[in-house]
Amino acid sequence: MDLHADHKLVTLTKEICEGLITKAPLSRLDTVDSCEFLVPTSKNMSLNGVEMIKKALITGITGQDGSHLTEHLLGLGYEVHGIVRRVALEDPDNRFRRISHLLDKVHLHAASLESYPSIFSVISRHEVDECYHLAAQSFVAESFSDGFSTMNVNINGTHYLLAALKELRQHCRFYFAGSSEMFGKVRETPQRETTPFHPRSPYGISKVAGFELTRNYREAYGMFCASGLLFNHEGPRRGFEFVTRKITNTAARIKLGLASELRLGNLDAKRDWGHAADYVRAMHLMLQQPQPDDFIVATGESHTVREFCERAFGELELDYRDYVVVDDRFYRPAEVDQLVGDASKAREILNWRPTYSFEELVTEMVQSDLEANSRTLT
Ligand code: NAP
Ligand code: F7E
Repeated sequence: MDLHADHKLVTLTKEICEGLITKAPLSRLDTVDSCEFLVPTSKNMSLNGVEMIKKALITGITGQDGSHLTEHLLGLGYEVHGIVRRVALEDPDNRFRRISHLLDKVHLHAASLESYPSIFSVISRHEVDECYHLAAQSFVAESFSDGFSTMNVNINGTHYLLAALKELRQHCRFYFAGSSEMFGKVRETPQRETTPFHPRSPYGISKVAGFELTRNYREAYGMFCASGLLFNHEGPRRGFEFVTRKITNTAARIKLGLASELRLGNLDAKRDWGHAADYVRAMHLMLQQPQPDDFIVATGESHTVREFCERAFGELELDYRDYVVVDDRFYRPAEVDQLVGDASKAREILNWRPTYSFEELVTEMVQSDLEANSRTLT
């Protein structure tokens, strides 16, 4: 059998073999418990003309990355399942705003990261091939206010998912949403996969623990568990509490006369900002590799919060110095001063590269917020 670069050997379980036999009788499969086939890595599997739709489960499907990843996977022909909180089902207009255009194309299941039985139940009912674990308390500042909730959701939630997959679906490929916050007080610049961790917040600590859990399930049970070490990624769907969206939304409101100032904390912090639509492609690619591994995803370019302000206000022909007020309340007890990632490994092995420049990212966010805020005026 010829192995092509874009194909891989997969072992089909007895259940799938039986499903295929039911859909289109294949006599040679009649007596086997499992069997191997050559299938395309990024497309749906096709066997003797029988389409085998790949199924993905996304936790955090209502978040920024969840919505972009859903679009990406649907575009590749996946059947997409998402875990949502019951509170979200009760407040769909607000909670499903990022996936409102996708609701008729996805399968949503109520479960909570705080409840092992609820996660176990979803995984037992759906035979998923890939699991993208994106759900988390993701706001660093909030993790200082309530470190206990952040730890509980981010660490135990990850552990529950891994344990349920081990119990029920050992062949499901698992992606963990690691973060550049794990590098914290950085030991080298730029940060690589080998850079030691020194997290500076309960959030960063929880992500180190999730990363280690993911690696341990890979090493201890031979499961396909991969972590992406993603640097900050943004876009028009970013939550309003994060600094980029706070800047672009407030700048747009100032331009329209809806606000008069922007209160911020540390303007000198440096971040490597990319676009979320680019970064979800890397998540998917990580789960299509022959072996599970961990990858940095970053642009390799770093800018201060001040530079982001300058660019965003400049886009609206405003000078940020006339509107930005430094406010101690937005400083953090321990800051991550500068982050910049080296994504060479992702470039080489995943053939991944970002398509958005920093300038394009800021322009898209500012224009989107200008348009959205203008609509509220009419
Ligand atoms: P986000 O917009 O804040 O989305 C977080 C998602 O997690 C939402 O769908 C949220 O659901 C869900 N969630 C939170 N608590 C939950 C709970 N207790 N039970 C179930 N679901 C819960 O985050 P994002 O920017 O898309 O980031 C996705 C992941 O990547 C996160 O794990 C984040 O920590 C990580 N990450 C993000 C970045 C970045 O720059 N964006 C960088 C590195 C790593 P609701 O809608 O119900 O609140
Ligand atoms: O802060 C400074 C702040 O909250 C960026 C999450 O997605 O990326 C994100 O974490 C910087 C920090 O993102 C304000 O002190 C100044 O230095 O937008 P942020 P973050 O903390 O980098 C990582 C990779 C993740 O994994 C996280 O989930 O901006 N800053 N003034 C401010 N930040 C905020 N939020 N608000 C301010 O007023």
